[in-house]
Amino acid sequence: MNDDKVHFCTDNQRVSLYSPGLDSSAVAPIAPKAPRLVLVTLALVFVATVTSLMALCVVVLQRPRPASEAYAFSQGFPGDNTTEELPVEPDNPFHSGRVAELQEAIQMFKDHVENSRTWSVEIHLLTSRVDNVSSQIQMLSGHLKNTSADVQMVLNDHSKNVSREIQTLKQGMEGAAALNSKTQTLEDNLQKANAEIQRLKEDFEDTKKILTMKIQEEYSRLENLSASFASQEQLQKTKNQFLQLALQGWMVYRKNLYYFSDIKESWHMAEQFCVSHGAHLASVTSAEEQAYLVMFTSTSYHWIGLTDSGTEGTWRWVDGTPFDFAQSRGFWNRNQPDNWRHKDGQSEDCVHIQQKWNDMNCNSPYQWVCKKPIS
Ligand SMILES: [Ca+2]
Ligand SMILES: [Ca+2]
Repeated sequence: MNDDKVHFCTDNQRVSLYSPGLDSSAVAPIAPKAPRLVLVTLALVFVATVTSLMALCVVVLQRPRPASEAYAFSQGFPGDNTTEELPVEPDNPFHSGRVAELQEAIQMFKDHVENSRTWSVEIHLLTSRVDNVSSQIQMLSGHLKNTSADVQMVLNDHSKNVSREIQTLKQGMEGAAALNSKTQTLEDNLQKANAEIQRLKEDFEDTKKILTMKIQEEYSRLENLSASFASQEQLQKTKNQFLQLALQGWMVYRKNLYYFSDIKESWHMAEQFCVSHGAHLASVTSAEEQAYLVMFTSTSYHWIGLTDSGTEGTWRWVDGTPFDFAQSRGFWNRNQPDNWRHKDGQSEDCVHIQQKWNDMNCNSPYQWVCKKPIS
């Protein structure tokens, strides 16, 4: 508290209160008990001084004195304005000394009386000041009560606010503690989940390696099965083809299929028939094959795939087999090939077989022999 303002501190702030309408210059320094103490002290000193003077007068008046002195005393103490000389006996030294002593006492008494008057004025002034100070103290007390009430009200409000804030903080701390606990639990679960994920990754890698190996093995096995299946399928296809060709009259000899027609066509038409069945007119490359064909052509002419059309005398197999004239020399009839020129002007550029070979006009209608390798 300082003059007309009051300072107090709460937990976290400093509050200052000012007394309304209070002039600090009009307020004396606050010492409510000091003036009363001084006044009492001065009163005691005054009473002690008066008592001492009265005792001194009593002592002086009770001392035995000569009659002349008593007379002089009774004549020379008319009042407080007596300064005139008392009547003395010139020849009595004792009487003169007592008179001087009495005058001195009277003078002291006068001084005390003067001082007492001065003290009375001072006491009156002091009393007025004390009253003034008392009224100021009373006013200050009122301000202090008002200020105390305001401070108390502010403190109460602030205390309520602080209590609410503390309650809120407690609730917040409790929530934070619960949240921290949940966070810790989540972190623990996360660590466990990470460990589980790591373990699952390792298991996945191991399983992936095993599965990859198995897949590769199964893939190889599937390839083998596929190849086997394709081979079987091809084999089955070949069998079906064989069966179909067999039903159509094709026959197997060594690594080739042969077809001996029942009808007759020109050499070129016969070749077209063979090509339409994936074959050509037959080539003959060995005596065994020649003997095989003879078994089915001994009673009628059959076209084979040998021709010199294009360049007379240059023979070629129509299926692309190289022609070996020396090897096939014994397969020809005697004096053949002769490229006989017929009456219609046509010559002989195609070969047929009946026991032996003979070159003939290609347009002549004969049966034929187709040949194709077994693939
Ligand atoms: Ca010819
Ligand atoms: Ca001929």
